[in-house]
Amino acid sequence: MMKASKADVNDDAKALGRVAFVDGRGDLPMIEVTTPWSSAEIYPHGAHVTHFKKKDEPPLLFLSQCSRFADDQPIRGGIPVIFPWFGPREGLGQHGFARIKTWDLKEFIPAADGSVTIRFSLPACPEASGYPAFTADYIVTVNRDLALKLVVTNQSKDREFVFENCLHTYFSVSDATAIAISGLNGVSYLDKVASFLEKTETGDAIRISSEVDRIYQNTTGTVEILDSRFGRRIRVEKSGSASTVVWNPWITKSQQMSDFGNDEYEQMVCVESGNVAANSITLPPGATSTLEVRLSSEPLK
Ligand code: TA6
Repeated sequence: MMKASKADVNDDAKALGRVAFVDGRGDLPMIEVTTPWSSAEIYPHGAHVTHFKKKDEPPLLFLSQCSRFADDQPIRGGIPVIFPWFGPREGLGQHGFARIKTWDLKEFIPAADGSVTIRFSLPACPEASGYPAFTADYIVTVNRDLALKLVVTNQSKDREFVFENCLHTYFSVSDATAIAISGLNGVSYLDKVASFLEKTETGDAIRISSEVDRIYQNTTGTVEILDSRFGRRIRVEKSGSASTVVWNPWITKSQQMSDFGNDEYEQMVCVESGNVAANSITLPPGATSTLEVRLSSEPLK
């Protein structure tokens, strides 16, 4: 696949969809995407989408004003790409190494309707040496929605590849205590706030009034965030995902995170889509796993 160069990408982008390469925060390279419906910002650092905004709405994604932007640090907010493990790992960083690697920009595909698709690929790195040979591509499509696809192929001839993946999306909300999260009624979850005790969701809607950190298991359904104060409904559709994580750090956890404002818990909620814990993936030699998430929003009628 031809490696997109700056000129090629900018020349191609003269259609409806536009792409620009700029110096982002912390002088990290950033890709600005503009379409007829929306704008987005993506850092090759972590292949991290940090911003997505439709023209007539508030930003869809939350980005902490205290986030670090450094080669060896994860960005706080947007959509961290969590791979090849989720959560803490003895002696290693939390949530895998993919989110702190600089991904290669492999392809820029402007569509006639003005949509913009960008494909990144995780380069070989020392941290992957203990795993079977694999490739990981991440495809971001920006139009009136934001579509994400994490494609992992086990290139080994004889070793299974066991891993977790998760698109750890931070959504911007008007007031975390005023939203309702639906689509998980009846689903069992591990409650991290209660020592990972297994529970079952009983309410039609999850509301936030304290720290929430739940791994919903064996669930493939769509989750919606109803935000009456922003007058919008956010929809999180997914395929190739059996886990949904819902997280709000609330007060104490917010104060403990140096890259997160003490009061920023009021403006965000994470609804994350992936395959974690008991839903981890065992990929046979030569097989491919595709995690797809489509984020959309609509005004409340
Ligand atoms: O997905 C929820 C969670 O696992 C929380 O427990 C919290 O640790 C959050 O991820 C953020 O993790 P990070 O490593 O980005 O600080």
